[in-house]
Amino acid sequence: MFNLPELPYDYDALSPFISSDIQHLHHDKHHRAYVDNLNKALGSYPEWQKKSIEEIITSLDQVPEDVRMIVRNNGGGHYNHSMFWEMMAPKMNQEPTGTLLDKLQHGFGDIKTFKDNFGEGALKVFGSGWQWLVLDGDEVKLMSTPNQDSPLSSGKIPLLGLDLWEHAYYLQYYNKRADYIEAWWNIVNWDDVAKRLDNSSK
Ligand code: MN3
Repeated sequence: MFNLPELPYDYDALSPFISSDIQHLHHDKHHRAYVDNLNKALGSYPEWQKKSIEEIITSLDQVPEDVRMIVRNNGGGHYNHSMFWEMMAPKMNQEPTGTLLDKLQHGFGDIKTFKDNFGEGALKVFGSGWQWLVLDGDEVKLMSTPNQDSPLSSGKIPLLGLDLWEHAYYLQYYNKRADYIEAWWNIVNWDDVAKRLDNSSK
């Protein structure tokens, strides 16, 4: 059984950048639905219920075929959103430091170029999907995924991800995805990104 994690902060904690209405809808309805659908899909496969979500996401080709697509979409949704909440924090206004800063500078030149490239990638995601900063071997790279697919399924480690489904921003930003992307930088939890990099580099 998978459970819906609580938000690590209040529903209104990310406002004005992400409204409390979006957080309620996004967490209580969308994320809950991914968890419920995942549990339902694995209902007749107890051996899969015991695995961690990471194990499932990295071995989708072994998931029983009759539920594979449901597990890919809803397991991915559960995994991505559980990370997404932690990748944000109230009014952080931080910038990357230390090893993370070194990696970003090595990969992109400077932080502004990294953010510009990440934002351009995010604008280009067509339909529903995610924009990611990932660790690929020893290097940080950008990638996007459609639907709820995770970089983990192609052997890359997600360090930072931006949800580009309309449910993530439409209530507040309507069709102005660029405004959502720009506002979102204010609440990126760089401590969390640095921690993911640390844990993945060992
Ligand atoms: Mn979402």
